[in-house]
Amino acid sequence: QGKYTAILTEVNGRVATITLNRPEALNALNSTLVSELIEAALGFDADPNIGAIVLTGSERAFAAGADIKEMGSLSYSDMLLGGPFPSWEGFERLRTPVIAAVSGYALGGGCELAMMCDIILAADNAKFGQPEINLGTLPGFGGSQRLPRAVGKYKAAELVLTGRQMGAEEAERSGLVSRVVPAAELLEEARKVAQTIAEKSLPALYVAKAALQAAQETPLAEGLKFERQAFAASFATEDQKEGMRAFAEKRAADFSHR
Ligand code: CO8
Repeated sequence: QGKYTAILTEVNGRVATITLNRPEALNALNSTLVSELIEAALGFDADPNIGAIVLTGSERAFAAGADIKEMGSLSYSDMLLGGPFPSWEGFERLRTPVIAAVSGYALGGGCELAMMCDIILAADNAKFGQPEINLGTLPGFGGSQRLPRAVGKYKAAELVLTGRQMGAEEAERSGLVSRVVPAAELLEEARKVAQTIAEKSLPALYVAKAALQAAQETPLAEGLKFERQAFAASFATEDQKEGMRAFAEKRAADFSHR
């Protein structure tokens, strides 16, 4: 707990919560915040007692983007060498399901960080956008690739090329967020979703997440091949046997996460 300065962490049962905590800068992602976020997330990911991670910010901002003041004067070489976030790709390698609970601004790197998560829940005051074009640059954390996959090429192009912000309702209608809830209930709702997920078999969650990622990253034939192998492989786990036995015996499954 005490070792971080720009995030807070909390564990409730099998659910971990990471809260971005730079209120003075609307949770702008600076090098300290990102390295702490990656360290905490990788730590939870390596812990078999954690089955889901909630990532959230404050009511006013999930994150207003990469820290412009820290980044502004960096050179091409600085950025090529990783810029302020040499290790951010660690976040994309997490095997544990991550739920983004977005309230307020999710702009630039903030929107991109939410899109690196598996599920996005939004408060009714959430605002998503890729305003980098206003700064003379473009999304650099995956936004130009993940946003079109989430909302379609034409809406993504409007957002990326104009820098317009999109409210929670529009984000839900567009398929970027799975559900909009009142801001006061956001964290509780996200934790409920996380709790539901965390009770499932961890090995099954790992491969289901990997299959969903394959759907974004590979051609259909490759993704189908991956799914077929992964589905067959799941029959080697104790949890698959327990899950199907429990169904036949009309009782709740008691997964050992093996
Ligand atoms: N960086 C640094 N500081 C920020 C940022 C930011 N992204 N956003 C807000 N802040 C700071 C403000 O400077 C201000 O600080 P201070 O009080 O010291 O002046 C404080 O937070 C509060 O912000 P505002 O006073 O501006 O609050 P408003 O309510 O008036 O406005 C906005 C809120 C609309 C969110 C406004 O702050 C804003 O436009 N922020 C910038 C949004 C933006 O452009 N984000 C994109 C940044 S670029 C990016 O994310 C690229 C990611 C790719 C990285 C890839 C690396 C490999």
